[in-house]
Amino acid sequence: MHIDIITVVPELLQSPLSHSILQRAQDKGLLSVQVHDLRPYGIGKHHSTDDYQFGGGAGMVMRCEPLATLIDELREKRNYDEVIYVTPDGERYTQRRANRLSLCNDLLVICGHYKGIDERIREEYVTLEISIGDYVLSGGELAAAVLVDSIGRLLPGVIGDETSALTDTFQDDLLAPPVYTRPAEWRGREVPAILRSGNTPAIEDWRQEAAEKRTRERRPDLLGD
Ligand code: 6GU
Repeated sequence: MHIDIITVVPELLQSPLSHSILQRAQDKGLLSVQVHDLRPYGIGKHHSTDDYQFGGGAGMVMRCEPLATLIDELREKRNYDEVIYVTPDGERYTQRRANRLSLCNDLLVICGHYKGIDERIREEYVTLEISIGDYVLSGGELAAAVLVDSIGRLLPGVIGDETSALTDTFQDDLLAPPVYTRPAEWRGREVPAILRSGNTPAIEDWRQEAAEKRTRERRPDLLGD
């Protein structure tokens, strides 16, 4: 999979993409991520990428022309499955959406800053608008990093059995059950005996029940009943 990201703050995206699982995915050639600085496409001698909004009001809006020039340039090289704009007024991001996006070959992610991007860019190019939650970030970059991480780790071959994505919280609309490692007793707290029994079917039953209990207590909305 290849992911292009457009941003006016490329520095914000360097570090989160160069560690652990995501770095391994890129080293193995399963994922490539290219961050594109919008600034050189800005207008005038100051390479302006934003301007005051029509109608007045606080906050700048990202201009059409720099974005359009860069997007057109990128679209000559790639046939994007989705052109994603990360924005707090987008559709709420879920594991289901991550699963679907992990099946794509080429994605373009546009990060907004200030008050966002001119509405006409959304109309002209954007095929999917995503919000990562009901709170406001100062720019789309951290949301874009969330997308790349959550999608990248789902690509076949990226993570091994030790961290299987199939048993993740949310993968079956259930939270994950509690987990334990050595020592078997710590500060008087014992690991549930069943997990040390070697009885695999019984362990599976325990985990399923613990996951359902945890979901009922913490996220009854996921159960849909
Ligand atoms: Cl995708 N962008 C911004 N700026 N804020 C957000 C968001 C995205 N998702 C939640 N808050």
